[in-house]
Amino acid sequence: MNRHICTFSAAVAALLLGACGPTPQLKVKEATLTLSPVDNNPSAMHFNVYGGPEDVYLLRVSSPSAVRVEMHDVTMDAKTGAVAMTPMDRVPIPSGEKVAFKKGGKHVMIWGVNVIPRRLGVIETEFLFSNNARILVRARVQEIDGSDPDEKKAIDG
Ligand SMILES: [Cu+2]
Repeated sequence: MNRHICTFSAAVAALLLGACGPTPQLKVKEATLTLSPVDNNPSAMHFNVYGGPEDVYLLRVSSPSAVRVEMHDVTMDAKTGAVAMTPMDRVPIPSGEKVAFKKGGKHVMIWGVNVIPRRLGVIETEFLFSNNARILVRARVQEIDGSDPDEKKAIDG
């Protein structure tokens, strides 16, 4: 009985949402990879995820042009004030909401970026979600000062 009522409410809610505006689309936008000035240090990627019609988790970010990719959060110890990065297995992306991966907060760290993204100025990345959606993103690549990537750095270094 209860279950029946819930199903009905969800259907009504879906109808109302449909009437109020377009259904939200799961998207990844504004993606930028900032290359580390030190060769063996990881580079940081920032972007925004826009939630779709259902709650999902972002499970993994990967790239054919990188050796290793991890999702990190930044946490501060309330007692000591020490800041640390902690790996995240998954990140909730609520329906219709924007989740920002930005400086000082959640971010993606990328080790071993090869020469192709430096040459092209973009890096191909794949975002995998818990509803099996895969979103391919071409993120802009920049040096730490915001300038276009310097290919020579990768070849010499
Ligand atoms: Cu990190």
